[in-house]
Amino acid sequence: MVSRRGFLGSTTAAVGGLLLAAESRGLAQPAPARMDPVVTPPRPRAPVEPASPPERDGRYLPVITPDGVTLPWRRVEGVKVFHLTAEEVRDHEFAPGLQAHCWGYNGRTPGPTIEIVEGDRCRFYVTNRLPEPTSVHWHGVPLANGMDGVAGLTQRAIGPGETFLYEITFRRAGTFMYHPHFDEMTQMALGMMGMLVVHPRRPRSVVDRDYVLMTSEWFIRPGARRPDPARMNDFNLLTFNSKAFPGTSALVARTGERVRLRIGNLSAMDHHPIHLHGPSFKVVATDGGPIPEAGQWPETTVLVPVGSTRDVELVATDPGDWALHCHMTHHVMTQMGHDAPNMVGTRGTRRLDARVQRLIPGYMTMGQAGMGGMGEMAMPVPPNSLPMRGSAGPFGYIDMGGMFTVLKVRDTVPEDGSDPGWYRHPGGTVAAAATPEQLERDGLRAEVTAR
Ligand SMILES: [Cu+2]
Repeated sequence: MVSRRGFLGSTTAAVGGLLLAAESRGLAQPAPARMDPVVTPPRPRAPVEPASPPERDGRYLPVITPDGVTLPWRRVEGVKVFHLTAEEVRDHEFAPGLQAHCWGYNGRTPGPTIEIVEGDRCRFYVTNRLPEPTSVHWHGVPLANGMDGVAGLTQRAIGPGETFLYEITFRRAGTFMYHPHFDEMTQMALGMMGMLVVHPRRPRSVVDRDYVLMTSEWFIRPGARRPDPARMNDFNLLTFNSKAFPGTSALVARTGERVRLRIGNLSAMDHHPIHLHGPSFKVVATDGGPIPEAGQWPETTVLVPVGSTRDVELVATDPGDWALHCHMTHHVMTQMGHDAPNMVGTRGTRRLDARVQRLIPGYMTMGQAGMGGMGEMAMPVPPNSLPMRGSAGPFGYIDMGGMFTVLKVRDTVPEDGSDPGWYRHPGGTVAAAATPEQLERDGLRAEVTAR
């Protein structure tokens, strides 16, 4: 006996004062205009404006952050100058139909990807527009201890309205991350994190496309407008770059290209085995450094533990739409309640339904044919929620959400790397219902029709 309420978890209304009209925002847009935080701290006396237009380095192939941006910088006397603003991100859209007020940097979660070249001298100004102190830890980066960003241990926390300066010379190339080291549980649960890529001065391996994916996990009660940072387990929203499928943008590659995926994990409690269909890859680096070629081995799934990054490289050998997702099956479900019994295979519920309907009009037992079609049934759900919703695909309903995206490999791809649409399979290359002739040919007809 499963009520809809059971599937959704309890549907507590959001706190009235935080409920705002939904404002839909397109995917992969440039950083949205700065929003006013709930509590507006005093503005710093000398705000540092981000460089505009951004300067280019020219020494590396820039990374692509699907649904994200790269942090602009400017050069001042040979030093690269960056500005991060820790602030509220209102109405962040995880996927169409689900928005929440999060925290992040420069108007987005995750914060903009920082790109640097090994040896660069950098200055990071960090302005705190949050209603509580914060700090920035440069996760995995070898640096002077006083720049490590651990509030209380290596520096005083950055108070609301204050701007701090971090000065770092990047000694080692690699994929790193940045996140607060003050009230970590709250600030990271609300989305404060970002990727930091240090390109080697001399490239170790040349790739044609270099993608950055930050994995994270959230709990948002269906209908609520705020992630719940107090949640310790049973997260119900799993994301790549703070987007849940079908809100995730596809990764694109041309057939034969070398592709690097830089995957970070700043989830609160879960490691993610990230699985790619189609081409296998090699794990070539962690945030601890590059793996010597003799130590690399082929994989189709890479475990990305909490607080670490993994770089994998592959050759996009075969055209197609190749799923890229966390292999924990609950991590490709969005806002699923876990308190209901699974009714798959149950029969004869009509009489039961009729009885319960005397008490609860409209009651219906669900799930006898499994959970795969749940999202497709388009049952009414609380406003601003995506319980178990997937997406329409080229062959029907894709019943996954959450930490799921697609690597789209094509012989020709749009110049700007935009989504080429669903793959069009050559005739006769798609699995389909077996015909009687085929069954006959292979001696299975009697076996199949016997039951
Ligand atoms: Cu996962």
